[in-house]
Amino acid sequence: DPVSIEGWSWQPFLEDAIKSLGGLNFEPYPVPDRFLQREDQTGSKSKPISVTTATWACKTEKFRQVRAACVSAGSAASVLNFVINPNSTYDLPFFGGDLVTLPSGHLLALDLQPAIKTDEVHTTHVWDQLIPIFERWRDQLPYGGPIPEEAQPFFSPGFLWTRLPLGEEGDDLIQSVVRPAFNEYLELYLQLAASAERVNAERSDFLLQGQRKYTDYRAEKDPARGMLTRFHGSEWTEAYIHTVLFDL
Ligand code: DBV
Repeated sequence: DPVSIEGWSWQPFLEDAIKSLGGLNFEPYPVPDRFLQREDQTGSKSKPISVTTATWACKTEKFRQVRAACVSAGSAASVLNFVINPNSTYDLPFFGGDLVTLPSGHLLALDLQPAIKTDEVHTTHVWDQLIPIFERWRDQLPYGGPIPEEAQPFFSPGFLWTRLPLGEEGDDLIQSVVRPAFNEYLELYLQLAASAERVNAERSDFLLQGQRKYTDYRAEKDPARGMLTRFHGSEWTEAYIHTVLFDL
């Protein structure tokens, strides 16, 4: 029998993340009302499925925007997309997590993504610490398959990427591997942030240019566009992608 994803939730991952961020001085990151929580129906007239897309966001001294997009669509989808966008006055990568459950299975992506992949000052110390963590978890997960060549500049060599089946086998790996991996990636990210010092204006401008390329790419190629458009319509979805999810 096919396994239903009804009731599947990535909320525990978001709760872990918020706990880990707990030591920092949060400030609100304003999100317009119409994007905070959007509810619609999908599915057929005879079997409607209610869909909620909710946004959680904050900022700190070193993080321009920390945001989570949570899609709950009953038997149709469950998603947590979590991104930390650093201030360009600090030499930091992005934290990116994409935890996606569809009726066809789980699709999981985790990375500390570079703003400028070719800049060794920006990458080397991150990758030296990330790669051992990556290798340990990667060995316990199936490979998610090739990603587009054009996406390569935006991923680190520590990109953890897997597809898992629904049901017990996938659930076990999510508890024993994906959840601790998510938390270790985030712990490393927060350590890097804690020790990051302000950079000068010239360096900050350089980092900002790289951040813009990354954000533009993510907005343009957002793999959720199709799903969000089906659920909430294209006007709302385009505004959400450009003014909330990838708003730099
Ligand atoms: N992805 C987002 C946002 C989402 C979201 C904001 C609000 O960037 C969800 C939701 N990702 C989402 C969905 C799918 C994917 C797929 C719904 C499935 C699309 C589908 O099958 O219809 C990682 N996410 C993917 C894919 C990759 C990533 C490589 C597969 C794309 C494909 O097969 O075409 N997203 C990508 C990535 C990060 C990320 C590397 C950061 C770590 O967030």
